[in-house]
Amino acid sequence: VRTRLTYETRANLAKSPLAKRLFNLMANKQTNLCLAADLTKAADILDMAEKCGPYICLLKTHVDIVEDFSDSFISSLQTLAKQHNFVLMEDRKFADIGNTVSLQYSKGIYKISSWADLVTAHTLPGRSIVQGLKAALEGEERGVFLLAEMSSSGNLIDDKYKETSVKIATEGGDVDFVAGVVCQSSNCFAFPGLIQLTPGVKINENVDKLGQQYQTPEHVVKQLGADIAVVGRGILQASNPQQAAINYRDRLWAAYTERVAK
Ligand code: BMP
Repeated sequence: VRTRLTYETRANLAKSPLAKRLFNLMANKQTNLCLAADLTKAADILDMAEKCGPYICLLKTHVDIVEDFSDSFISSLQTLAKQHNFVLMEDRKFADIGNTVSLQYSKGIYKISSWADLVTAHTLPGRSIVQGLKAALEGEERGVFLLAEMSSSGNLIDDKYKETSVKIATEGGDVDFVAGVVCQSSNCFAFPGLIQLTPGVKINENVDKLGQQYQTPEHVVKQLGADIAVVGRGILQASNPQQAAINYRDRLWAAYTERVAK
């Protein structure tokens, strides 16, 4: 079972260079925490990245919510990523035909492919979405996480959609570009070389007012099979975000070490 294997072992099984790099980073830095830096001012995101950087493996952005987006914001973020050793993911959730996602990925104001190590994509359009994203690259080392499940209540994903999404992630000629799967359960996929990214993690709440459903760090790692847990407001809205990041990191890492020791 993939969830019993260590991140080091799984790094060696990964087909995606980005998955390999991220598994190794997690093992060396001893963190499986992803910060969802969902803030609307560039300076606030950079401040959060500075404070939480030492405790995270991944920093996830939604750049289209940043009101003062600029190229210098991106270069500052890249500097922090290097300094504190974390990977950058733009949670764009691409969902269009290959040609359109190729343009959305590399062009426009955000030029996502020029800076984001990882992006997310829905599988709704079929496997051409993976081909379309890959077609935008010019030799950069990049990866995609495909959504196979969502954390929101009442989402339309059923078992068939989930299974086909995992097939797209694990079969065919583009599997070296797929670094992982965004999902909510350990039986979602079997291949140990892929990373399970699981959002919907918060210590003190079960839901928000807009359909989000939360679980505890221990539950997502031990029961739901998360390799990386995504925490946004649990850290961002804490009275001391840095201390909250440390708490989440400690609890998530302890849950992982218990999971692989069993
Ligand atoms: P929060 O911890 O504040 O609820 O943030 C969760 C983050 O994870 C958001 O950035 C959201 O876009 C993302 N996310 C999610 O909540 N559920 C999913 O199924 C997929 C996501 O990417």
